[in-house]
Order: sequence, then structure tokens, then C-alpha cells
Amino acid sequence: MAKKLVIIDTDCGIDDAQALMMALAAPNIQILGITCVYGNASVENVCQNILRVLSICERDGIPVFQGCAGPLVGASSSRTDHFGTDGLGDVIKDKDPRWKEKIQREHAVDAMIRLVSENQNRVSLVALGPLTNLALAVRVDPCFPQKLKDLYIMGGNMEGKGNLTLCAEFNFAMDPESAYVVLEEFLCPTYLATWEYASRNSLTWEFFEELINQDAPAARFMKTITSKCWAYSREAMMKKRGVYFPGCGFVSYDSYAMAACVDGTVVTESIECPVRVELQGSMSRGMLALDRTNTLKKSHKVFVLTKCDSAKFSQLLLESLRQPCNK
Ligand SMILES: [Ca+2]
Repeated sequence: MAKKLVIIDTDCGIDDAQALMMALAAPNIQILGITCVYGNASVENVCQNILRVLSICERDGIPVFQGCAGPLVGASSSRTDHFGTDGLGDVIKDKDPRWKEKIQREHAVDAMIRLVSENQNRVSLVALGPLTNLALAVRVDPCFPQKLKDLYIMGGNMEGKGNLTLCAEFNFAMDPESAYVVLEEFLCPTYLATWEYASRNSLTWEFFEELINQDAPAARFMKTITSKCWAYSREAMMKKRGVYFPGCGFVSYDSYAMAACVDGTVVTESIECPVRVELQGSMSRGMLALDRTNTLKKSHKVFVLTKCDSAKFSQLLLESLRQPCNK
């Protein structure tokens, strides 16, 4: 069976690392390249985090490209209060002083355009961070979206619930203009794993313990980087996510978008409708609006995921931490 060709655009925090491992473990996926963007950490830290994950999974041959360091509009910023300053929980002491030599010289946006142009209508793009690299790609090459097979995004919200600001989800709130551009101009089949989708399809904390206590280097790595991170603390999350989603358990956000790409049958229900990102609101800037009554008269619809097959999703997560594997 021909493998699915994938480019992963990421701001590598802990859940991005988990999602990347899911792609690395999937026998039907071939990763053409990984493009880095600021977000959970500075883009320099993101690059180093990706190299580390690839090294642990013994897949160092996959090219890594450095991309944007800040949003299209407004001050350059990365948020370091969720997964620590370095994006991976601030527990890794040994840094690779020669990491820059392992990053490709080509810019992430150029690499994305080249790889997709070389494999037209065959590449799935999985976007796990702020959408700045994607927005720039369509500005540099207006035909870029139509050369894609499909697009999977972790980002946005479908119920107006925010986790960075009152009404906006982290990845969209970090760069609302880029999220707007992508959802207006990428007319390829598009699948959105929103904050509420992930939260409403959470797994139990007992499963999380089983996941990270597997006997493999990737699992040990995940156990280490989640060990001091409040976002993986049951008590902290009960106070934060639990306000919106009572009983909400362990959530690996980016893994939901990746799982939809790896195995479409993981998604059991979705809403197909036009969407638009709010740019003006004083409280809702970066919020995703679902247009279920066609008020905006847009022709392009996206799939807003709503229900997930938890058993299949759990299995993908378990396999993702049994690495390195012989692939
Ligand atoms: Ca991410």
C-alpha cells in the first residue's frame, strides 16, 4: 500500500511531541518534512525539541526546517507558561550545542511549497501550532492550497470557549490573521480538531498512567517531560478545564488532529460547514465562528470534528510511545 505523504507544521510542545511520535509510529505514514513555528516555545526551542523527539525515536533522517518566529501582525511572542520555557516541561538538562547544523538551510515556508509542488495532490499537511507558516505559504505561492491533498488543523473552537483568551483557542489566538487567511484561502479538504473536540473526547488519567509507564524509550521520555508539567496534573486540570468540561481527563490536543490524518475512522462524527475567524472582537479576537446557516455565503466548507472513537485513538497513542520501532 502506498504510504500517505505528510508534512507536519509544529510549535513543538509536549502534545506536539506526542502527535509527532504517533506519525512516526504509523506504518502508513511517510513524513516528508517537519516545519517549525513559534508558539509553545521560541522557534529555536521548537527546532531543538523536534530534533530530540526524532533522536529518541531513531528517525533522525527526517528533514527539519525552521519557520516563522512570530505572528503576521503584532509583537513577536511565544507563550512559555503552558509546557515550560523550552516547550517540553523544562526537565531536559543536556542541550545539543550543535543543533543548528542539523536544521535544513531552506526556510520552512519554502520547503513546504517545494515538497508539496513535487508531490502534487498527494501531501497531507498537519498543522499543530499557530498557522503563520501556512498563511505565508499561500502568499508566496497562491496555488499552494490546491496542490495539497488535505489539511488537518489542531486549533480554533466551536463553542466560543477560549483557553488563551476568553473566547479564543491558543493556536488561533496567537496569530488570528494567519488563522483567518488559512480558513478563507485553503480550499482543500480541511479537518479541524478544535479545543472543545479534544476536551470533550478526553481520556482517563488512568489511561495516561498506562500510556507513559510502558517499557520503551519514547514512553520514558514522555513520562519525564510530563513529570513536572502542570498541564499534565489531574488536580490543575480539574480547576482549569473542568470549569468548562466537568470530569474532563487527560487531553493530548495535537494528537487528535494527527489521529484524524493517520486513520480517518478515528473520527466518528463531524459538522461540515463554512467557518470564519473573528479578527475584530475585544474579547473574541481569534475565535472561530461556525456558519451552520450559511449566513456568510461562503462556498467552502470544512469538517469540524465532533466525536472520536476513543478505543482507536487510545491504541494509536499507546503504539506511539513504543518506540523506537523497526519501521
Ligand atoms: Ca502545538
